[in-house]
Amino acid sequence: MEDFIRKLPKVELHLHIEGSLEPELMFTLAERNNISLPYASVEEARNAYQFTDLQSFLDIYYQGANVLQTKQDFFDLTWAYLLRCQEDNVIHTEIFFDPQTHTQRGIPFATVVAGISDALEKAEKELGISSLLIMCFLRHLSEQDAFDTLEQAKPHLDKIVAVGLDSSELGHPPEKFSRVFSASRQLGLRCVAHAGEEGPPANIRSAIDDLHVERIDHGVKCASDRKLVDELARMKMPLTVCPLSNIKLCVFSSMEQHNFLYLLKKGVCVTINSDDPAFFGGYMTDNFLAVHKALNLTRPQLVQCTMNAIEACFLNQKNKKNLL
Ligand code: ES4
Ligand code: ZN
Repeated sequence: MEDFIRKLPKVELHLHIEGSLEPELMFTLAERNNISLPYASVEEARNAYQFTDLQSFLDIYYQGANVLQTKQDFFDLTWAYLLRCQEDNVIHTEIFFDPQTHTQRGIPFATVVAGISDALEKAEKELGISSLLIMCFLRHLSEQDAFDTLEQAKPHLDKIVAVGLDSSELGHPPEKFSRVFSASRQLGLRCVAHAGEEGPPANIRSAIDDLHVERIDHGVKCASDRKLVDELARMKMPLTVCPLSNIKLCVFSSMEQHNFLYLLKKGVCVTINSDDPAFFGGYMTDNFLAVHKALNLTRPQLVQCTMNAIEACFLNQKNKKNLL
């Protein structure tokens, strides 16, 4: 079964590129850019990756991103992730980046996009991995800051397929960004949002009704609202679930307690994703293995996860068919 999971073709729909920064590369880039880190060693960094909730993670995650300075840094970061995709038989990936994390530090939007998209193009040519790029607004920042970021994205819209919404969910509900999502849609961008990771089912409803998203990132908190679960299944709203992330951030006390199989059996279009693999202890195969080990998914159920991700991805119909 382990061999079956390793070889299973996978499609990743929830991956923060900044969250794929392994401590080894963080130290390399810190040295290259003359930046001091709050850790003495790679091991010390890894040991610091112990979280009690989303915010305790975000504080460490934003700190790590400071080492990313040049186009080459963003290229190296993205290329390292794509090599892991190759190992895990990931055939298509839709990658989030957080422009505000970088523009706030004076790194130009164009530098970030150029480094990431050069690596994506190289992977398409040399590794046969297709990809799309999603720009996330940081929800703890203001609506105006999100509008400014959308403005900066305008010269790069040929490289960006969608907007997303991430960072601290509690206290920053989706409806705060209704207007900027509407403006994004008018520019031809598709919409996703993190909702129901730590926050209530109402946030999932708001992401759907106010932001008009086509996928919910996480969404696992839907389970406390039976009617919402039925509605998600009926409207085929995909959830990009991140099992190892949910355990590391204490959304569930153990993988055995995770509701992934419950949602799958309810007919919800659930997918398996890695979120921030350098911080949460695993890439795509690790997430599939962890879910299988705890919840005993059958082979047809594992295949269904990939089929759900193909259905939920933002490729056009012709390119989706080419994945099969
Ligand atoms: C994130 Cl796990 C998670 N949730 C919300 N925002 C994020 N940004 C990076 N990882
Ligand atoms: Zn996420």
